[in-house]
Amino acid sequence: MSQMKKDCGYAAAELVKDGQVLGLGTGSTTLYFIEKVGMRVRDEGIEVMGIPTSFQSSLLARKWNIPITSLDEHEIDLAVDGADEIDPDFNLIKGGGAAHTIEKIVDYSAKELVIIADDSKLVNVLGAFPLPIEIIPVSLNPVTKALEDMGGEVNIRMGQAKDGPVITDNGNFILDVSFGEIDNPISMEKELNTLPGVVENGLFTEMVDKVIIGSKDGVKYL
Ligand code: ABF
Repeated sequence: MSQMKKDCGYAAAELVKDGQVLGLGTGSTTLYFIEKVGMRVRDEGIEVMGIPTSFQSSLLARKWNIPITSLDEHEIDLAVDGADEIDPDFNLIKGGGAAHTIEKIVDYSAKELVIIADDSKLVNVLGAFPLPIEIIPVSLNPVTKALEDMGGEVNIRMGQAKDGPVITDNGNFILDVSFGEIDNPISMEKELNTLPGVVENGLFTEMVDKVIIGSKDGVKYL
């Protein structure tokens, strides 16, 4: 599996052009993208800047001497990010890494968004992966009830030690919500964000320009 992640991450890094500002996604697949960009900076001397989507991607960029900038200073030419599920219309579920709020800001503002994943992420219909939703902590009960009224089975994401909820980079909670098959991701993405207390949900619809898949048969460009 990690070879598939590496293959697609490295392939995405070959799309990077000298002088570009990059959106740096989060997750174990994007790790390889950032690694290969760092190698190209070191070996080819390409000059790029990165806008991270999490502390994780920021630390990786520093490790590989990729200069960091921000949306205050630059527009993003190319964002590369991972995903938890990818449907045939390139609609996504993201947020398994608890970073989807900043990821969506960066990915949405990029001139081009490329998603990289191993082929296990390809699905016909979104929803087998519980939908991550970032919420303001004080809204936990009312939002949980509203999501249950929508047919969702709601679980608050707990930390590794199970001694408390995960706190996002933005200081919020993550709810993982199972709705079953999501037949209408475009409208659902908008509906969920109208619930008071919801910061952002992990449905990424009508945003993706390219998908690069790592598989046992090699790299596939969708
Ligand atoms: C991140 O990549 C998250 O939004 C998504 O959950 C994750 C996928 O992780 P991985 O590439 O490690 O499978 O963008």
